[in-house]
Amino acid sequence: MIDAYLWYTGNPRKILVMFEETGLDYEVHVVNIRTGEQFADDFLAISPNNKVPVIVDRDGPGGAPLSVFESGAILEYLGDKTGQLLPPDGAARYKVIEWLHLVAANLSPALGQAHYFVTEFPEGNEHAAARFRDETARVFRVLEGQLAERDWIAMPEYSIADISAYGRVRGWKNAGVQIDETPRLKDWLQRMEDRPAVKRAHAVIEDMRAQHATPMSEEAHSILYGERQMAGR
Ligand SMILES: N[C@@H](CCC(=O)N[C@@H](CS)C(=O)NCC(=O)O)C(=O)O
Repeated sequence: MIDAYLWYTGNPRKILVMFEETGLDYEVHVVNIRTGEQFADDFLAISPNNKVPVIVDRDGPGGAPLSVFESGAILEYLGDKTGQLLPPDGAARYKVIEWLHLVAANLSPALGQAHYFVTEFPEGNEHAAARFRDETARVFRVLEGQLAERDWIAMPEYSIADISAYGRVRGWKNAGVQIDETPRLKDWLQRMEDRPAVKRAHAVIEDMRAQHATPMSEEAHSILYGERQMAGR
């Protein structure tokens, strides 16, 4: 059994897709990041960067519980644990790992900042909005190039690199980019959305949203981006 600490946003979605693809048993624990639950001491003990997703595998290596944070690290751990969606060794493993890192190092930060400046706080931030929107569009074009030769991002087969990219690419509208400019990426996104496991993960996210919907109030903004975030530790 895996305890999963989640919220109804893009990075936790990746972990739900992985659970549903691999058939792992999991229990969802909602961490409301808009009311500051990510700053509770017991949560910081397993997520020192105050972010979801985090998992605790009750049956980790050697039978002892293990906590893992960072969505890419969690996907890698679960790929190794299940022997699914991550080759155990050889060249293909490193192809998956390199695209997993590209998502974490380039796509995710650019898209996150584009969302902030383009959608949440455009006023007075035109330069930053353009910078991060353009960088997101550039990384989309890198993914588009990769998909010229294969249906999936890292290998001919579906892998955790696709799950990781999916959690972010699906938020393209809020980043101000046009998915029609990268038609292969658009088709890949549809292939992802068509997967039964992705649909089941979506239902879990929507259930969380329905039960815990919290408006982006001034306080929530301070918790996520302002004074409370900076004073979190
Ligand atoms: N690099 C991290 C990013 C995680 C992340 O940004 N999580 C957001 C929700 S999607 C969060 O927990 N924000 C709360 C906060 O920053 O206080 C990952 O891939 O897991």
